[in-house]
Amino acid sequence: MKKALILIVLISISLSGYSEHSNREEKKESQNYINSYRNMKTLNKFEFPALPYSYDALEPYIDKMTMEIHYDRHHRAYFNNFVNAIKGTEMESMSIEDIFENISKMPASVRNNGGGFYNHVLYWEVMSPNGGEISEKLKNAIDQKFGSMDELKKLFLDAGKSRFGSGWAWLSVDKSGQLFVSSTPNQDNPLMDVADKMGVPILGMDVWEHAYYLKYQNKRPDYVEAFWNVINWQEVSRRYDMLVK
Ligand code: MN3
Repeated sequence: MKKALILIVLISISLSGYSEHSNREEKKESQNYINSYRNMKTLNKFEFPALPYSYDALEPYIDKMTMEIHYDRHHRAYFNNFVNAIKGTEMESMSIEDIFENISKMPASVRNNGGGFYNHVLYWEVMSPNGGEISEKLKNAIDQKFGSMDELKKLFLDAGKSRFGSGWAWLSVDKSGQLFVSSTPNQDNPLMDVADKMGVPILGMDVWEHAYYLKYQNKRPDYVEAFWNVINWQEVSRRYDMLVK
């Protein structure tokens, strides 16, 4: 009787020790993730960044007029509307990432325009006329997760082609450091607590008609295929390498 009691006490002590330990590990893991995520080039939500290249730099894949209207009208409108939407609210002092993590509790104007602003800044940065090299680390992670670069290409482009209406295709990193491909409607993104799967996006493709209609009209698949040629793999790798140690 006494022996059984001692055994029960011992088991419960070791169990409570174990769960405390795993909670701590989990907390540490998500803390590291958040830290490296914060250390990434975070977006100053009150600054409208310059386009990192000229309007015609991505020709022939993305034409000059589309780039000019997209950057200077659509993107600028999201930025202005976002700044107005958070003016005088608690969101003024929050990081844009923290706003996204709580977006289900925020007004629709913040979700649409804040998403629009953030998503486009990422989009400009992950494109380039001379794509650059993918890092060894990202290349290996892609091979491990998707089988090959060609498989990732297929998944990612399909995510863009099959998004009904307006939205985005993403390659992101989840909390455990795993890559995943997803798609979101409108100006949502994987940082938002309304996303089917949350993570930090390292590559984003705009599939709104305004991103391609002047050159490709209704042929979204042609634009999506063309987009693959202008991906700035150096920048995508930089983001990945910073998130996954
Ligand atoms: Mn757009």
